[in-house]
Amino acid sequence: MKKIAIIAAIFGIAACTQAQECPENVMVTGTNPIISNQFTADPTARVFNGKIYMFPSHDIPSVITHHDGSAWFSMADYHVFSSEDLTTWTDHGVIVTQEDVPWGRPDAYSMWAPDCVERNGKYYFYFPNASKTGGFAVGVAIADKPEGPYEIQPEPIKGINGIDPCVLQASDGNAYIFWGNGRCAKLKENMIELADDNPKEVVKWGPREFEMVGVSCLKGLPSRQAEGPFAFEYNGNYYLTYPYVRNNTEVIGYAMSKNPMGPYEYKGIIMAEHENGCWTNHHSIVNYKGQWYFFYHHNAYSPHFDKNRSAQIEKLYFNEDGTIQEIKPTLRGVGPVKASHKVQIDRYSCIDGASIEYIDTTDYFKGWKTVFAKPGDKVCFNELDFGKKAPKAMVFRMKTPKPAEVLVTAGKEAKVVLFEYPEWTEFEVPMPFKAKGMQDLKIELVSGQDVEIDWITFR
Ligand code: FUB
Repeated sequence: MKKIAIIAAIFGIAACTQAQECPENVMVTGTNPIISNQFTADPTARVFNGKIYMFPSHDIPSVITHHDGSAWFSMADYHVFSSEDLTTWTDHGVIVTQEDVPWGRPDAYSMWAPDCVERNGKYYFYFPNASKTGGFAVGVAIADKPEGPYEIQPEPIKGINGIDPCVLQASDGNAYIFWGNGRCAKLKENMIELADDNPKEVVKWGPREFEMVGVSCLKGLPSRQAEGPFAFEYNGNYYLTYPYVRNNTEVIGYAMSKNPMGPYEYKGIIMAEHENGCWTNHHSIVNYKGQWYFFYHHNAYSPHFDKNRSAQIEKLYFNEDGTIQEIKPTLRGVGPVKASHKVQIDRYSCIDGASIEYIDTTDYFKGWKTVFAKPGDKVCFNELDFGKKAPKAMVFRMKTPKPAEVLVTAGKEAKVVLFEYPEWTEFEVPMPFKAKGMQDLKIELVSGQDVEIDWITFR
């Protein structure tokens, strides 16, 4: 096994077979959040060369304050990640930092939501940043490969004052850029300037008037505090999807049009407010190998500070009339998980009685544990791949104050006795039955109490 990891590391490929054997920049999750060693907000997913690439922004613990004195978003650079299976993610490292942007304030920590598109073999990375001349501007960095290296253009895009760029390459051959609260304009073929034939309009902000390029694609639609537009085309329809405040925090809504620059008609919500009050949400939508996916963020690894967010993924489905079905966030996520990996059953598909707690509240990146307080408590974890060869043993990372018995179901079912271990232990038992192929795993406490499980793996 070690040999595979070493060869994989040398060739820069993610072939590790167990999470603990992966090179440092490779993560195996398959569950939500998808990146488990750093914050990853505003995830823009794109498919390049048959792989999925994620360009998130990079939250860090706050080092700057908002004008009201509260801790504020702090984002100094961007990483890019890639995956072939939505389970194993490679971090290709930093591609742009605030110190390297000639027109940006090097200490603003304002590298908000980015995007990246490919045109004629070049990769264009669009990013907002605080400008030396005041306000936000949108810059472009260009590379020959999605992983970089990226060359930052000396000037930001003229005519855009705002955040959260998204580029739509439409079937009419043009590229359109959307930003801020849903403003949109056509790009020149060079992808770094706005086209000369864009409409211009005079916009009033309080007592001041500004001439702005492009149009407001969200004009007249529900869009209080709208930001983070993500536009795409599918089946002859253009979709403009965007976070806005419906009540007190953001939902992701969407509108449809037959033209890239509208007018757009509001259609409804794709994702409702986060139940825990996390104020922002920010998303992207991508088709990978025939399935549509919805990338978004939540503050799972930072429950007390919602400006440290983490990327998550769900499947997205269209109705026959082209409208989008509402999505509920899950913990299970979308990735296939192998039984030979550390199966984080706290990222459950269903739960009854059991509870989920952080393992270490001084380091939330250590993740969660499942607590089975009393007999009858159970969780299930769907679509666990046991492969062709039935494992011989199962290992629980667990603790229990006294001996306990759990019912394990994976196609067949059997009771397994857990010995008394008051401290965290990797407890191995022979596999009580043969499990092969894709199975839904269920763990139920039959006797005992206060059993805690961090993960289970099958060998
Ligand atoms: O990440 C900073 C800002 O928060 C983004 O630009 C917005 O979309 C929101 O997610």
